[in-house]
Amino acid sequence: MTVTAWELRAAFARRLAAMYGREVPAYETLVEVTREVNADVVARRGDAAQRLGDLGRVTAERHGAIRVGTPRELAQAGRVFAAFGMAPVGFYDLRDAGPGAVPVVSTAFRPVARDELARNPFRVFTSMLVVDDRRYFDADTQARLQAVLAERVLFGPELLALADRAAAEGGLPEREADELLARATAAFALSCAPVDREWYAHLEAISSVAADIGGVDSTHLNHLTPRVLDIDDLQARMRARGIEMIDEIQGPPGWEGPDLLLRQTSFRALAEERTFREPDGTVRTGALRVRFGEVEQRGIAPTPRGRALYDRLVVEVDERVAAGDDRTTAAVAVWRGGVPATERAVEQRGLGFFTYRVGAVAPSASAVPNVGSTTRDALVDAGVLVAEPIVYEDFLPRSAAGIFGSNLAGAGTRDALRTGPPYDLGRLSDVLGMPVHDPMDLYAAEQAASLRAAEAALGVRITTPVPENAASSTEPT
Ligand code: OOG
Ligand code: NI
Repeated sequence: MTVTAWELRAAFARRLAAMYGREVPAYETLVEVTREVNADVVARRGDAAQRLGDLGRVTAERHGAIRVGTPRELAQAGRVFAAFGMAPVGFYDLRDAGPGAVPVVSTAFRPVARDELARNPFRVFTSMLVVDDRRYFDADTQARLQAVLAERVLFGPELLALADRAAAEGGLPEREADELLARATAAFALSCAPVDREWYAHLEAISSVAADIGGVDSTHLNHLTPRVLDIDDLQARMRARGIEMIDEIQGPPGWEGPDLLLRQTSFRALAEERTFREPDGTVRTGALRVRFGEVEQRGIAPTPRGRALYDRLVVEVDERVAAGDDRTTAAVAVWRGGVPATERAVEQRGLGFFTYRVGAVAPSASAVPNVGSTTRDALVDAGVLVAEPIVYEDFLPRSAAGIFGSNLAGAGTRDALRTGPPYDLGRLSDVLGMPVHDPMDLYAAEQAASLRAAEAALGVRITTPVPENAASSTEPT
């Protein structure tokens, strides 16, 4: 019996969750409260609550995050994730993502096809240290980082061989599958090897993320995030249980209109016992705060136009906060002024990605006024086509920076007068030896494919004229 890629992925997510729950007990509380909230939301709102993923998918849904040190390590991580049907999607440069900037560039490994996402959407946000970024590391620190990182082995040859075989064959026989899962899970466990106190402190003064990567001998899952259907309710219930959450939910505000992108919150990293090698050679027990808890609520995937709108609104909220407004109040006001109040309007104005399926209403002369051709909008209005939102499957660097910021021990140091090596999606693809997908392309392809299928089923050409009221002078075209 072959264990297929998605079965491997689901089992991998479960094993990581079991390991993380043993090591970080507050994670179990988070998952428990998430389940309660999700059950209540579905009981209250029924199908409407499941428009962006059914309860089965949402209950199993997790994302994790890991950090590696070198291009070689990133490429190996890519091979491990490929075994689980997870491909690199998106490029994130966290070096300039605001005040909490950290010296890493990142991508996310996740399934790409809709049916694979529906089976199990497990994703892992993966960051790589940029050791030659002079804004952060001087020549001596870079040289020592490179020497330390060149020596360590994150993913052993047995794991990589099994992973390559699983990727090539789309799965593995049961015994090998079990070995792959055990080895891959172990690769993301917290190391118990002693930490060099002086070296760790040197890196931590620059960036605690740099210390978490280059100051230890392995990588580890630094959080594992469940998906919740009402994050405001979750935040309140966690606080009622006495767990200290960050002050503000990151991302768009909670409001009565449609949710775009994603909202996240977290509890602070907990102090965990670790051993340290002191400068005099003795080994002592101490503590590090490196693993935190995070939870997220996902919304509609925005089109480039929708994303530009979001970015503009964020700037507007920041301006109001700088002028003295309360952030939540300002954000809700800005959203009410800038985001359409209904899902249908988000769709009509081309701000979000949707799929279209043929509904129960047969096309009439009024829905197809011109022989053989009509607009998408007219078909949706007539009920011939039914629009369904595509859920946002990716990340939001500003939230990531906010989460990083709320968990870092110190602000770190960055020499703003220097520049760092440029990175982009193409360069990350070269490092990985496989193409990094652009998330916008994936969503757009899914939307286009659904419209082509509808055209074939209905026997009409469906046009999508750019909606007039979406074009404003400040929006890029
Ligand atoms: C990654 C943080 C990014 C998210 O949800 O935005 C992330 C990290 O802390 O290494 O997971
Ligand atoms: Ni996260």
